[in-house]
Amino acid sequence: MKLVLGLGITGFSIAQFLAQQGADFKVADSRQKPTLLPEFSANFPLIEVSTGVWQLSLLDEVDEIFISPGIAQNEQIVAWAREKDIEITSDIELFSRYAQAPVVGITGTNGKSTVTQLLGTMARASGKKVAIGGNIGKPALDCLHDDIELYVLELSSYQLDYTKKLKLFTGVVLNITPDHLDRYASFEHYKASKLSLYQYCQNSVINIDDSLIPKKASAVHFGLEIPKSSQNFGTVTCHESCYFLKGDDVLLGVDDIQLIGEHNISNILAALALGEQIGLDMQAMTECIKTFKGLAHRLEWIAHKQGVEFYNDSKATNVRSSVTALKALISKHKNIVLIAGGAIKDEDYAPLFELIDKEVLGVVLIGQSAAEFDQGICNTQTIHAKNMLEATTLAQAMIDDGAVVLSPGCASFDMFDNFEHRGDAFKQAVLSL
Ligand code: UMA
Ligand code: ADP
Repeated sequence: MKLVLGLGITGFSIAQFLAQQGADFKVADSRQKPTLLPEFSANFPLIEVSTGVWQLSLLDEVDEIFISPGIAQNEQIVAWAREKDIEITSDIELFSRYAQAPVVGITGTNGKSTVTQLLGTMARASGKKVAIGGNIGKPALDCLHDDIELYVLELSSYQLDYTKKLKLFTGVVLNITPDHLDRYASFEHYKASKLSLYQYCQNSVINIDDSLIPKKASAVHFGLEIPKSSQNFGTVTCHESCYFLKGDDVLLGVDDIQLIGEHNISNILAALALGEQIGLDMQAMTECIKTFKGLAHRLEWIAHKQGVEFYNDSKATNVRSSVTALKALISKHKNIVLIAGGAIKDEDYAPLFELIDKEVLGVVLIGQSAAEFDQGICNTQTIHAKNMLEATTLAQAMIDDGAVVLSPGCASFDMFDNFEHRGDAFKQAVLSL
């Protein structure tokens, strides 16, 4: 008997897959009323679902657990399963057992979704039947189909933690900075989780700008510098214009792209390197890059109102991502007002506070982190807001020329369901101004 642990979208997809396979399984969720339970019971009335606090007896007669990534490794049920030698498997490993087409795996602290979406879009433009999924939102098992010629998967450290076997044609760890430290014993453990991706890769792509990522002679490397070999990707600045390069070959100009910020140059280089490894057409890739506008909630331009540009960067949930977003906007706008805060992470916020003190005109604080942010920000004016509408109104009142950006640097669950909910609330508030 198999046990599906967690009834979110991953658990649902695993259950659906096991049902199609005719497997004997049950489902358990530690919440009393998981949101998807009514839909699940309507679709699978004969499958046993237990809800509420997990008991040891749940593991009776279970020989394998398919676990959701949101379930931490220090949960009692995980320890019980390990004591009883019951195999614990991620949906990604289960997917890999059945995937027939090549799979690309993309992980890293920041930029995963952007690179995943861009690579998928480029593959489609090159004529491949491609499925894009994983942590980006569509569970990997829901992507499985006989017609698919390429899978592009965003992989989180949580998913990698429960994966022991995986076949990747190629993959990349985009960057590693502190995040999710509540789930790991130390930053070293988090780093090891991210780097575990490379052990599954037949080919690999490596970011030379990140000193935490080991270099490997046989890999394709990318970085912001001029490439040192003809296989590698980089950039060059000439007469004040910057260009993307493969070796010595100029591919396109940075002025030709829609995305903003140095971090997105790095993201594009990663996608180009992966695309080349899987044999995509270079011309199709560069054309795609020129038109790619990025994903919603990632430095997404919302509106121009009375001399002020509004950007939604709700997906910035850690220090590095907010610092990156601010740097991208500082290079474009004279004045910046930031809306930040939420459920604070176990990270050093000093780099964000220092940048705010140096470069930001004013900050509107939201969420549980408000007191800590207030204490950390010394020179820049801060105001507190109770909700997103108030935050947006106060931000607009602080500035008459420049940009207002929501880039929280924190998780959203203290005030919102998720980062999309938070970003949508901001967009709605901006449009109502
Ligand atoms: N659950 C328990 N007990 C627990 C923890 C969770 O029973 O101790 C149950 C919850 O009650 C809930 C279910 O498990 O019913 C939720 O499972 P989940 O948290 O694994 O979430 P899913 O809905 O399956 O979504 C997951 C990813 N979520 C997490 O990793 C937290 C989604 O990434 C991903 O898009 C989806 O699988 C498809 O692959 C979200 C995310 O926030 C966007 N990811 C993190 C990030 O990007 O930083 C890693
Ligand atoms: P992820 O899927 O890893 O969370 P996204 O592509 O969704 O990454 O981007 C999330 C946020 O991280 C963006 O809003 C931006 O502020 C920041 N970001 C994106 N790419 C990078 C990068 N390469 N390095 C640092 N920060 C980045």
